[in-house]
Amino acid sequence: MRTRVVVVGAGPAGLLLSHLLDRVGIESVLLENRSPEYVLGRIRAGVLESSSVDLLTEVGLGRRIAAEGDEHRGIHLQWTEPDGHGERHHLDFVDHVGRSVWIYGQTELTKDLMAAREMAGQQSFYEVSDVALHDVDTDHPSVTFRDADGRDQRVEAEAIAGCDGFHGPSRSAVPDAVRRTWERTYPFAWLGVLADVPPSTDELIYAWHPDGFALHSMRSATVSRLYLQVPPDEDIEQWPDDRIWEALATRLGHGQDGWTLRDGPVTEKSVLPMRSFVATPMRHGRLFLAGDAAHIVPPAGAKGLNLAVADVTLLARALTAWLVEGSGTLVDSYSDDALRRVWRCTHFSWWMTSMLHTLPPGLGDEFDQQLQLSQLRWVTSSQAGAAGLAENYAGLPIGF
Ligand code: RFL
Ligand code: PHB
Repeated sequence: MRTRVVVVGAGPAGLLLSHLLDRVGIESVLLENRSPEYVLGRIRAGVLESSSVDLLTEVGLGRRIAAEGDEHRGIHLQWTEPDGHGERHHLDFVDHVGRSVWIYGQTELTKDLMAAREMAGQQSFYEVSDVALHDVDTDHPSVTFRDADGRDQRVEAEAIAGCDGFHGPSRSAVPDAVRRTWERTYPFAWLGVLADVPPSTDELIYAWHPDGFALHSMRSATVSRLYLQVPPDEDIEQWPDDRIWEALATRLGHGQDGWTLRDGPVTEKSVLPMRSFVATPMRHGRLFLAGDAAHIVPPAGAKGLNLAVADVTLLARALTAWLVEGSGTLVDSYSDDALRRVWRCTHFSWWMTSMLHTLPPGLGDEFDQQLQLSQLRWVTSSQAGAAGLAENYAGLPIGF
């Protein structure tokens, strides 16, 4: 087979890239090792920055976001001091930086993107195996794979987009001598819970508590998404539903100032390890990495999905200039252009994570707690502090 761009991975990065390329008439072949149902069933991100929503709207994917998504002006930040004194503050991004965020589940966005890919009538292979990238530093790169019927296939292309997430094969096609990685692991994880209960809050609550961080998010008017900080290798069996609701009630401040947490049937729960990771460069020869294939952030900044959108927006512009207009300037600067935003979001996600999670004994003490509380008081009481958080959370413009 021959095409112009092989896109490896049908997550948000790969699906959106293939859509952006299709809009300018660049043909692509999409390869995904899971089934469409599996990809659609993964419960992941929930927050879209306004620049992501603007981009998606511009390229014809805004209709369901506008109809079914929920626009939030900001977030609630709260803390409960070790003596029991608690405060909750609303941080209004629109007031501070003129931008909002949208609650729209990654599963919904994936559904929209898959429908767009189908409409475009371009070739997609799901449930492939043995995906291998070849000759990426020559002008005739290719990808081999086994299709769902067991047939061995080869696609030749002008460029390969590695959008295959953290565990995919693309990143290791950049030779060790060229690739550099940066990594930070954190001494905690999140227990994520999906529950059939209307959210107990209008906008997300990020809560600092001596027992550990908690987050109240949502997916719709009838579905809540909640998270609890737990030890890194926590056994999920230790968390029956009653214990989850009790911990959430304590950490989110049930009963404080008349606020109550509604509970309900838990439909999904899992433990999510946490890391920061950046691999550079994001381009090697005719291979271009985008999204989680190149970088991972801890989820407290709600940045992972938005970074994937920003990367492929830059990549689609660069590939269009190169493959349609014959100009290599943007492909040459793609890695540096994308990494400026990646490092900004890496810092912001690390900063939010460090401010909100208590450290286990031996790694942190009451001194660290006082610093975290001081930081929380500052971002909720100072214009400058609040504006910094708001600017990063609501998102910097793509390509800033
Ligand atoms: P994905 O979504 O991992 O997609 C990669 C795709 O590649 C496929 N693949 C392969 N395909 C072919 N051959 C192979 N050998 C392959 N190996 C893998 C995979 O099956 C998959 O379909 O990466 P992408 O597209 O870069 O998108 C990244 C986002 O999914 C991720 O950053 C976010 O979900 C992160 N994230 C959040 N981001 C936000 O912006 N806001 C949030 O609120 C937010 N919350 C979250 C999150 C991630 C979470 N988890 C579980 C990781 C909450 C959670 C719980
Ligand atoms: C989510 O709704 O899944 C979510 C929201 C905000 C975060 C992380 C996850 O920071």
